[in-house]
Amino acid sequence: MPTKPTITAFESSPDRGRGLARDMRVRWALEEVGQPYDVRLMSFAEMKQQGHLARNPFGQIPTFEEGDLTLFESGSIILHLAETHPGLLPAGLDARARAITWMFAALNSVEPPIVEWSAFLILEKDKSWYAERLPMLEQRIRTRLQQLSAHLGDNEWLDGEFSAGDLLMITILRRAERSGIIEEFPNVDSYIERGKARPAYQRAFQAQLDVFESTQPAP
Ligand code: GTB
Repeated sequence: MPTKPTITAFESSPDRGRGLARDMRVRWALEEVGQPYDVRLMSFAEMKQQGHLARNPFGQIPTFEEGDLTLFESGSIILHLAETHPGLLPAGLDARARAITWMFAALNSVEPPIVEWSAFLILEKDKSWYAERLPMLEQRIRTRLQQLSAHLGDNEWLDGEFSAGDLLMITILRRAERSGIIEEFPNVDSYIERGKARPAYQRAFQAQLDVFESTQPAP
């Protein structure tokens, strides 16, 4: 009988169940390919202990375990799922390579400026340089969104059928939702909404929200 994979996720996500932590993208991929999974919930302290460092040397979530295989890095986990299940990568070799290129583009060209801005808002809000630096970080996001918007045009997805590239891109873009910059690019905004409307996205979102709500003390 095939084993059910186990992923790790925050026991109490700092985003309060908004689906911005990186387990969301792995849950979504698992839902897209119809693979049931278990979740091991982790506290911040547990993530830094030996048991979890054996799964991920950087002491972070998400991780993925299936039989003898343990993976970390959300992009690698999603690529593995896409390679072992139909539904997240096209069959043709060139189209498949392009979809993988979009996975890397999401992780390496779009995610860094969004993460830098997001960390800046939390960690540097009391600093004297905050007001001066913020517009620069916002402009870096805007530049990437302009470029993405120009590529996307009126297309539904980044390159043909929905792929793991779209899945990663949409979860990454969601983290910039509070910047107000996405609204400047209506086609990118609609693209994110198309992703969020997918039943697999909604199941994944609900699953992580259920975790957050179940860990909140009763009022
Ligand atoms: N490159 C790795 C990957 O893609 O898997 C990065 C993994 C990562 O950053 N994991 C974070 C983590 O474990 C959780 S997702 N952090 C704990 C630690 O480092 O000690 C990052 C995240 C956290 C919170 C929000 N939020 O509140 O909105 C969004 C994203």
